[in-house]
Amino acid sequence: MTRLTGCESCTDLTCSSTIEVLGSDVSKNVVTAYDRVQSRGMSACLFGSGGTCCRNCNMGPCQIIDGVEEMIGICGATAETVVARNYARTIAAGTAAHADHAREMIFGFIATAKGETPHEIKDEEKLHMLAKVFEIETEGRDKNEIALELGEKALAEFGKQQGTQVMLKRAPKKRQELWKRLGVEPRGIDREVTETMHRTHMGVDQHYENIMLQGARVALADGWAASMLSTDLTDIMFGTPVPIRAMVDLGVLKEDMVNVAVHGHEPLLAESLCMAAQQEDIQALCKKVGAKGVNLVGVCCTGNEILMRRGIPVAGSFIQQEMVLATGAVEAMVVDIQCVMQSVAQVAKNFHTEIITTNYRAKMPDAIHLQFDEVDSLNSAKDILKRAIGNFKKRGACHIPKDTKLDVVVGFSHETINYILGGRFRSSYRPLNDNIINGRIRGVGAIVGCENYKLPDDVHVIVAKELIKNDVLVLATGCAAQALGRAGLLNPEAAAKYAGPGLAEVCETVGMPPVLHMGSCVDNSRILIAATAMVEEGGLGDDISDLPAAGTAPLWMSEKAVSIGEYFATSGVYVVFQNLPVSGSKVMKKYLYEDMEEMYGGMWDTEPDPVKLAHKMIAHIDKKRAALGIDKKRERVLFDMQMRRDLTDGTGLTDVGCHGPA
Ligand code: CUV
Ligand code: SF4
Repeated sequence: MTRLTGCESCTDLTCSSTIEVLGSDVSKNVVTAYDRVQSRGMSACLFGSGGTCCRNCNMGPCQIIDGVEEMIGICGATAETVVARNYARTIAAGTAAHADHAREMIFGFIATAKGETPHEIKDEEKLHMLAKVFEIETEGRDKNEIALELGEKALAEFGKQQGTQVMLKRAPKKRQELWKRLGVEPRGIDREVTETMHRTHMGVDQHYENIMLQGARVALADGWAASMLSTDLTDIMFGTPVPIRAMVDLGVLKEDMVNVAVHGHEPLLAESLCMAAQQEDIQALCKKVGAKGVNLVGVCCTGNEILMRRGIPVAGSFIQQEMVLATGAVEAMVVDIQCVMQSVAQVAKNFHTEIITTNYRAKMPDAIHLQFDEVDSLNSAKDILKRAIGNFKKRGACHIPKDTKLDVVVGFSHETINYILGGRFRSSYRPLNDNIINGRIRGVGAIVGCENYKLPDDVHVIVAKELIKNDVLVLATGCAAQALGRAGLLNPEAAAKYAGPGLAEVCETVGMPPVLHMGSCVDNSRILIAATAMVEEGGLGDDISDLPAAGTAPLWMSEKAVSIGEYFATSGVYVVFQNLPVSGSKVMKKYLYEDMEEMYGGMWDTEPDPVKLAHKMIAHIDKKRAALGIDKKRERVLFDMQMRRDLTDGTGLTDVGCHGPA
């Protein structure tokens, strides 16, 4: 296989660390996903890309061609039926992933409430808030007692057979009524996943509209139930994130320490590793092998979780998981579930690095398995670290990029946004709403989701810069947030450099970056709550669909991203991706890109060009501003700003256009 020097398509500094590592002698035998993309030698199947390949029964697989009568399925299934079935299954898979993650967190939460784990119930305020949602008595009760009841009630939401999800009532009233009217309120979380699999089985649901209603229901079971429960209970247990300074990128690895990368999703493992790394016996073991200690670094969403709550550095996002190992400096990569590429075990073979799987659900050839025990978590974590420490002396040549350590400010939970803008004693969304109404902030854009080796790396950065240049405040999660961190956008100084005058003024006043890192993929539920808080604050309509807001996961790769997009769209948000596997059916495209807006006020869209994609988001934001009657205010504000600039500057040279990327 011919080896490439890295992502040739990349024009931005986002992956300079990747290029440096892949260009070094240390990694000369490493084969990465970039190489595999180039060397596959065949393009993707059109039926697969368009969503029209059905292999749901053994009369097929059937490749359907829209509009060609003899090219429907053997069973008679049409293009729209097959595309809808595949799409709904993708959403169900995404929901299943988030739900199983959430379940595991709740098990840990219950064990913690019982005093069985080394963790504790940290955020009592949030505990009481959630107890109220679940109608749990708090008067005169101990925090662990309340938490235990909350944990058990939360767990019961998964297997619920009667009624609908409790957390739905946290949405704006109007939205709840809409979901009820459409019949898409999720019942049990597991039930919705099961029913989606059933309805998309051969010979069951044949109507794309009906299938997509179930697609909406299973997605809502993710966003407003599974993911939201996971985020909130994790916050109660490990603390709700507050703004914190940290570092990102490959340069956070340390030559004189035992480097342990935690990769995957569930913060239980990572939190326990953090605790274990600080214990005296572990530090003594490090000294013994000549290391200064354990340097724990995050990868992917596990990275986001410990970055947000503890300021632990993130070595790499999804797209850098192989590069973290290609430095030769990692003693162990500890993985749990989701987004872990099988190739990491092969990359590790070039070095002394061990890949340690820790979850019975997720094993890998050529890795070693040390089952993580949630209850005896500290000892379990220590066993893992001991293996890593044992590898330190075997480390050979390594190459850690020196100047790729980017300073970021992260930890923008919904609660933080509340007080950072409103002040600690007067915390509210009023200032955010007011700044949107007066036009300093044009609207809110969410950039979430994965990275994708098939597409240029710098898409997130292009979209984000375009949005903030146009005064759109960006909320970011997942690997997208990390990519924006590597580009320097998660830094308060980025406001003056890249933001439009209105947004820059707001950011500078409160000292926040123009891109707010809100956490991992499950934390997209924070954005739903933030949107609801904006609605409830008043002045921006009475439903999420009235807000000048839009979302994107341009470089999505995981099925979870489709579930996230679907729950945003059905919550009333305009959602645009670079591509979707629905292009094989005209009817389905119309359904997603047009009909859904009439039903939900939110919709899907696709746009391959990142700049145009950003402008589609901005156009939607402007459409909502006009509907709210606040478009005129924005024009006035810009005029005022310009006048002020002319007055202070005199040269007239500094105008709005200078705020773009140099
Ligand atoms: Ni859950 S889902 S690549 S780690 S954001 Fe990162 Fe985030 Fe996508 Fe996976
Ligand atoms: Fe073909 Fe219908 Fe079977 Fe799908 S379910 S493989 S379209 S016969």
